[in-house]
Amino acid sequence: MALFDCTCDAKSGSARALTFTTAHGDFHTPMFMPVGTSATVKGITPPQLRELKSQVVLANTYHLSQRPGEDVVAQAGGVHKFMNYDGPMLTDSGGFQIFSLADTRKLDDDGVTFRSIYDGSYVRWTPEENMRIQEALGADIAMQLDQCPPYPATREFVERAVDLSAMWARRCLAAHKRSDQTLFGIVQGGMNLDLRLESIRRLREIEDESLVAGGRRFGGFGIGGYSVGEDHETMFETLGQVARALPDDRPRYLMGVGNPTTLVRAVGEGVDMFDCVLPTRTARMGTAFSSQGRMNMRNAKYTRDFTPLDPECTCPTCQNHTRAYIRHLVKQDEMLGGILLSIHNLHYLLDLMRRAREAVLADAYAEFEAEWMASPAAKDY
Ligand code: PRF
Ligand code: ZN
Repeated sequence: MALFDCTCDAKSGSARALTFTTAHGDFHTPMFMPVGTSATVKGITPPQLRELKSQVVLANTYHLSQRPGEDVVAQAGGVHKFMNYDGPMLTDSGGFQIFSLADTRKLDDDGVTFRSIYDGSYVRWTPEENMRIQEALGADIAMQLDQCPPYPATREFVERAVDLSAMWARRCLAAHKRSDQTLFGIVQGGMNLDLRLESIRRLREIEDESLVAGGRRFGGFGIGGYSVGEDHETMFETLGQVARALPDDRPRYLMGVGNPTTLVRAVGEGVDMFDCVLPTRTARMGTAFSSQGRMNMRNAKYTRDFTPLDPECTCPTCQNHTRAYIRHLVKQDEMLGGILLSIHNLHYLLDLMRRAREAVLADAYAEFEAEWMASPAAKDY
């Protein structure tokens, strides 16, 4: 298989099982991507990621360009070598972080100026500069620079974000040159179906023009701008139609979503890839996903509970440690508590998507989804 080829192994309803080729190996969808913002999945070593059968690891352009700087990462030989993870990697553009982290930012057609959260210095990103940084970081997949509108936002505001994101998509695709890295476009449009479809139409037009001019195509498509404060049902009013309006020969990546039930439903709507800090962030706060729903490990009821965290789980944490021990670690703020829970929560989402893929391959996704929705694990969103 050639680099960035995408083959559809099976479909079941709208759910898909894809195989995508990168210079650091193939990945298979549906897939959850652990977040390694600063070139580290917090508390987890790369060999542990391998053991968990993690496929793509995500890193953030915003953070790495500020600390240690893309030049340092490039000198190390790129982000894979820097963190010593030899599986596929993806960098998010930072379009989202500028809007969620920076307190001062100024947008114009040509780019965005923001103040660094690290030292308050002013940073200027054009789409071309953002591509230069992501090429220096050297992940297998780069994301276009985009603007993610907050929720709620006026229609005029969202229209402007769609327009700006499309203009930047064109410039990112034209500027992107690295041959061992592919670029994903990003759909915006808030909760408005017509603006979402317009965003997709613009991305397809940009790609067609690029191909006519002998340029490149998008390797896949991010679906941005969801999970920004709206409730789940609001997202699902449009998500399926948005996903299925995207080209069906490439991956669809729902950005920043990691709730188990949302993943199961979104796969049923035709989404292939996900990333989120949820499993590792909630782990550090003492929360475990489980087949019985979320568990708060600070709870006194676990003090003398010497059973595994989740008796149905096959992860290293559940094979080796008890609820009582994990509660003790969490209560004492011992770093191992967050680590053991991170291992378990990552395993939980990685394994959930592995089972989703099996269900698609068996053409039994509707049954898989119905079984999930009827299980106790589905109850917390
Ligand atoms: N754009 C980018 N990254 C993102 C998002 C987005 O809209 C989201 C929204 N949930 C998460 N991460 N570039
Ligand atoms: Zn476990």
